[in-house]
Amino acid sequence: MSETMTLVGRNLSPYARRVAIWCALQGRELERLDVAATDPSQADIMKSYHPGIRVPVLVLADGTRLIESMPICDWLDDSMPDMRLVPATGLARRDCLQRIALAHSTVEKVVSLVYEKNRRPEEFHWKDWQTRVIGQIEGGLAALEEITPEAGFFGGDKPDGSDVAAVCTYQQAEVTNPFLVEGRYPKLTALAARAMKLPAFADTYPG
Ligand SMILES: N[C@@H](CCC(=O)N[C@@H](CS)C(=O)NCC(=O)O)C(=O)O
Repeated sequence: MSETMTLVGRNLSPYARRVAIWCALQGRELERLDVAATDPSQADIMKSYHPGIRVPVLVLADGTRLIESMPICDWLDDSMPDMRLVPATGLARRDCLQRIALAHSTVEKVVSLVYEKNRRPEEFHWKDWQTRVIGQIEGGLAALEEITPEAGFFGGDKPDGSDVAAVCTYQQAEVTNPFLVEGRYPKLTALAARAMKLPAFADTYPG
């Protein structure tokens, strides 16, 4: 059995990347298993980790398997309380979790657009649905832009969990469908640039 934890999922999954960055910011050692959930040739190995053939999965040192980015990150905080990326209680916790929820809800649509537009054969494109999804992404990114700090991070002088989520969301859009962000969200662009000075973000960039 491995002494360290293993993260199943690539950085091209914004959910897996969020877990990877979280672990790095907490100074945890992490092994990576770069499996693509949607690659049919990797379906068997994926199924051995997650019955629904999805990433991320975090395999703990004792073999326990955790699924879904939000509860995984909750456990990461709970098991390393001195290195929490979400405040333990109160309004600060509520607001940080709400920022994460906004970024999470937005990136779900960014991923959805990849399946709808980048992967689905052109003849099966449903343009009205794509337009709806793009509108949802724009709404989410605009709302994130509005609350993004001009300097530093949501977490102050170092990133908290909502910085991790916001930057993963912004960069997922940038990498998969750049037209979504080009020249449109200056505060998010600057936040991502500040984050990229940290190895946790730079070493996991999905491009
Ligand atoms: N709610 C999940 C979302 C995970 C997710 O959608 N992962 C994608 C990869 S980015 C996946 O596994 N896609 C394959 C599928 O859903 O069939 C989380 O937060 O971890």
